[in-house]
Amino acid sequence: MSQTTQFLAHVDLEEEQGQPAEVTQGVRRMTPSEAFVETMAAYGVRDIFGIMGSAFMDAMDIFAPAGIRLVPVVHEQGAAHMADGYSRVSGRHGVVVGQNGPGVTNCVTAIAAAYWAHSPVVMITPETGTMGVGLGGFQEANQLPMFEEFTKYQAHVNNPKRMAELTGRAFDRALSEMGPTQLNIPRDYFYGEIETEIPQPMDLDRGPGGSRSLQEAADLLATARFPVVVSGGGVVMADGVAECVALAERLGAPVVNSYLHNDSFPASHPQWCGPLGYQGSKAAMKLISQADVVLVVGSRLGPFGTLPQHGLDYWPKDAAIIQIDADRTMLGLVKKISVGICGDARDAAVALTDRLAGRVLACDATREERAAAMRAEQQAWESELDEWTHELDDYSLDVIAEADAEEGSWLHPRQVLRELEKALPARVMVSTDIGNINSVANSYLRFDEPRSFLAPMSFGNCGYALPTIIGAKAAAPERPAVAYAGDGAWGMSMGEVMTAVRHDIPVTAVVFHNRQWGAEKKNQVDFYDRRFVAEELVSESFAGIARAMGAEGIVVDQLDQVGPALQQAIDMQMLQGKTCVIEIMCTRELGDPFRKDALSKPVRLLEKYRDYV
Ligand SMILES: Cc1ncc(C[n+]2csc(CCOP(=O)(O)OP(=O)(O)O)c2C)c(N)n1
Ligand SMILES: [Mg+2]
Repeated sequence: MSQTTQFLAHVDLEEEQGQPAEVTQGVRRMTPSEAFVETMAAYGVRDIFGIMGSAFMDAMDIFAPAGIRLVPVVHEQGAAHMADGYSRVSGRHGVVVGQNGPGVTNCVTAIAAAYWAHSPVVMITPETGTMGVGLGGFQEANQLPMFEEFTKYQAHVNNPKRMAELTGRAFDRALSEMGPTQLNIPRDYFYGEIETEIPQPMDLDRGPGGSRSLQEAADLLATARFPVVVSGGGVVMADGVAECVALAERLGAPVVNSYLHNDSFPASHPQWCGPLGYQGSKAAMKLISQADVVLVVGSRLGPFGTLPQHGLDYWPKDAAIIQIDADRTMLGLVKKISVGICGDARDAAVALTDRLAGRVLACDATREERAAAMRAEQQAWESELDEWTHELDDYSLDVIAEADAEEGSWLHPRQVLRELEKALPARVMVSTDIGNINSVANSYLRFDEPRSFLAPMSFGNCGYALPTIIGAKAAAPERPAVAYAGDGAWGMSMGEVMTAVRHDIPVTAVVFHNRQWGAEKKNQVDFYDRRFVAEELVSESFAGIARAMGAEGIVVDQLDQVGPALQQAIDMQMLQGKTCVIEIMCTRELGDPFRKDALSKPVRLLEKYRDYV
């Protein structure tokens, strides 16, 4: 079978599979391996990411007859990112497994990222056998403490008879708590014979929140003169975009996305004003700064996501804040609020819309004026982006001049990002990495569909984008999948190109080749008098490396080739099932830094370091 037919065959299979396979009913005699695998089948698991290992081989042996495929990866960090991407796009569990000890420790970073993305990832961690614990045997590690901080629930199978029960609970809790859970299984507990019943998935009905808080919120909204809606990740997770749109339309209010949740409101909607936070939309920031009431739908208002940007300290400190979050511990945690609603974002939006129906709102009188103000800010920001072809700070101007004098052709990142934005296809899923150009991309990523934008969120780890988009593509093969990464972050993760190629999960990756660890270098520019340490990145051609891994590779060093290259790569992905890496040669210019808030000018007290200020 050619690569293309294999890929298409896989897609057909996915469509045909539809419902999960029939699962064993009632109390039955079975092995713990069977109980584990049957429970996963009952919970609809069809894909697991990981690397095989003796620790769980007895269970792995029967994955296929249970309708489960194990996607083998290059590195288990990639597997856990794939499970994250898979769950964020599908709304179902993402599952990851690794060999006890090193296969498990390799996952820690990615599970931390999934935790801050609220992804229902189940991390299966086979452990040293119970008779060896504490003896310092092979691949022994105490596997619960290392995930404690990054999981919502940790199940330890303390008796093989509890395998089905605890497997089911790990899956239930991942969805009900909205975050990763761990299922820790001593490797000898896969063996033996038990009497057990396979549990059924719990179906949690969260509801809209308490009627008192909903009424208070409705009353407050009715008095608002300039309400602004913040649409957050909770709207995406609750599949509540349409309901959030209806509520925003009733208010005629500007809608801004919470940081890195650009897919939480349709960008084509006239009330969409773009994302808050690092490298976000000035229109969003200027409009929210005028709000007297802010309605936050499904967001914890993470502190990094509302820091001043573009020189604008935009958070409206005197506004009344209504916050809706499914997690009660997030209400009022970071920002002072007037009303907290503990509920599902979609159900709460519906309940508020119902409570406003038939009421006259104070803001109704100024609907037209507010719409005009909103349009003016949106247009001003779009024009600014059109004209903002490159960075204008001294350092960037210096490196642009250097690039002009160098051999080769180097493109301005902002222009590249604008061209990519125009060329992104309908229904695209985009993952971004951590880096300077990837962060600047925030202003140029717009979506009409939820479950489309995947970023490393608050954990902020480099090496995120490629494996995550591979997981997303495995969940939604019919959608185009694009990863953005800087050359540094790409180096951490590019081995997973081999996973995409080997297992026919075609994706498109855009690598911004600016020959530096730019985001951190920006701090050396701003705070360390351009004393550069460890910032250089001299690399071979990433397109060439991609080709050596069996993918396609395109080098782009002309602006008018950016869009056509993306189009060509998407065609390869969607029509031929091919993975392609587009390497874009960029200047070394750098946008605003991540952590202006957290650095200060160096102070040196010892004589030998006197000049390092
Ligand atoms: C795993 C990890 N290591 C280190 C960092 C610190 N860090 C943040 S951005 C960055 C530089 C990224 O460079 P690159 O991917 O080339 O993107 P650029 O900034 O050049 O656009 C580094 C090292 C991090 N966030 N994550
Ligand atoms: Mg770089």
